[in-house]
Amino acid sequence: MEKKKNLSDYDPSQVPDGKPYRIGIAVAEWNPEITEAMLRGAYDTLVEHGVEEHNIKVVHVPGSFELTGAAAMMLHSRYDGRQLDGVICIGCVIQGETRHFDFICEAVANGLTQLGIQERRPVIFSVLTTNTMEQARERAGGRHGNKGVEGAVAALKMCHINAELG
Ligand code: RBF
Repeated sequence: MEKKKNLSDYDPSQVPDGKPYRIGIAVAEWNPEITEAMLRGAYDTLVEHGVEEHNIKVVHVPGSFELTGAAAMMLHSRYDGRQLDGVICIGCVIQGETRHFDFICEAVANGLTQLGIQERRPVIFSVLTTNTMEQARERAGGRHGNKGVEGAVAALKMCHINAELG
């Protein structure tokens, strides 16, 4: 049976309370049908798990390649005097006829990894890298769930780990 939109399989009892956290979401404008569905999934999941709406900061960037730079800027911004506890990066790169796909995917995967290590704050990779638009749809509210939802769950778990470690 087809899954309901925006659902992913996870155990809600295993997700830490999001109330203490301030979380950024950087969203690429390429393939907006996909990235906006992932944004909605991520945003709603954060709210469902207690993150206050005024503590969620959303920034749109032109494409997935820009996610690393935007996430770095967001992690260095202060919102009401406080920095973000983590950032979720949402994008969708679809295989084309040129090697751009490989360059963008590799750059953003490496960039986000490095940023997370450098900042010692969670930088979540919610970037779909698919061969087709249909495969992307299946992962943005279709039969493979919504990877934005899973990114939000990962962000909350990593923020909690960071807070526990002190
Ligand atoms: N950005 C995406 O987020 N997804 C894509 O599928 C995508 N494909 C691109 C294909 C080409 C040929 C080019 C030049 C750019 C593409 N971009 C894509 C945009 C890229 O992430 C970035 O915004 C631009 O390269 C400007 O730095």
